[in-house]
Amino acid sequence: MSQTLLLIGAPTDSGKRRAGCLMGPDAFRTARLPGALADLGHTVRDLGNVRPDDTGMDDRDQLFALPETVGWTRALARAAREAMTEGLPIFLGGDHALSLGSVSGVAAHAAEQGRPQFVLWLDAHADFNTPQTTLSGHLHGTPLAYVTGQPGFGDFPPLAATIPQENVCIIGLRSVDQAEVDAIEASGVERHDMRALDENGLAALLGPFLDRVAQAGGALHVSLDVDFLDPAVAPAVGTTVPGGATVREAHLAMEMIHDSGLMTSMDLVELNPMLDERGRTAQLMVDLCASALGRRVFDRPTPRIL
Ligand code: 6HN
Ligand code: MN
Ligand code: MN
Ligand code: MN
Repeated sequence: MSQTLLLIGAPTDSGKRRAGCLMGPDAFRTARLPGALADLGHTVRDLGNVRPDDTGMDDRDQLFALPETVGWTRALARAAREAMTEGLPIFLGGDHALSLGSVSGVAAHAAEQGRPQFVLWLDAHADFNTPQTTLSGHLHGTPLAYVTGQPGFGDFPPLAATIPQENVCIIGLRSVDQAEVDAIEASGVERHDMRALDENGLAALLGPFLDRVAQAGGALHVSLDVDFLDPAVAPAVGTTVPGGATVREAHLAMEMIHDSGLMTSMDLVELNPMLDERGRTAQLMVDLCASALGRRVFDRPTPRIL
């Protein structure tokens, strides 16, 4: 199925101290993301880069670059809400703080349509800290807490629509702060750590979640953090954690997402081109995005060899 894809550059770099993610959108473009998606028959429109709103807020000691991240959240939520009326937005990060805006914006649109919003979070981290629980002060560790309506986000725009915790699935977990473990255990969030992935395989974890989205007639936002992948294959990220997903596990996730026909929006986040090796991480992320949008060897169902 050919779709209208909207590439939205979101060069957030305020979500943590280590700089470089601001180069992400151009790295994705240089690695030929627009061409790869057009090759699949899609209509691709590159809307250029969003700029953060000016908030006039004061800095806060415990939180790194709060005013800038609030400015990004406002601007990206607007851009996301608007883009949803025209096609499938793909947010080119930028660090994961961009999802405070992209996810709250797409959820606002889904609520307008009376459609439940679901979120698939592929990440080594839970990103479920609040401005109160964060130990690092890095707001890229908070977007899932924000969009599910956890307390403490009074400096951020009020949510037009809160995403029910049961509509969130996280896969890839292997570095989760204690406060996040406690909050997630007390929540209805579906979460799978790397051990669950090892023991069951990716398809056994993702399949039932996609079935739930389909049964609810939901909109599905997919947020792909570079550090979902093992650092051996995806070194260009500031928060590497050993023991991540393989290239094939990540492609299988994307292929299943494509075949489900459910994805309505996507983030590609945390690529730091300063840390890359000859563009290999950027290229892998482009290839994964292409898989999510229909790149395949053979049409499904693949003939089974008996
Ligand atoms: N990410 N839990 C750590 C923190 O600083 O709150 C790590 C966050 C990583 C954020 O993966 O996008
Ligand atoms: Mn298709
Ligand atoms: Mn993340
Ligand atoms: Mn992460």
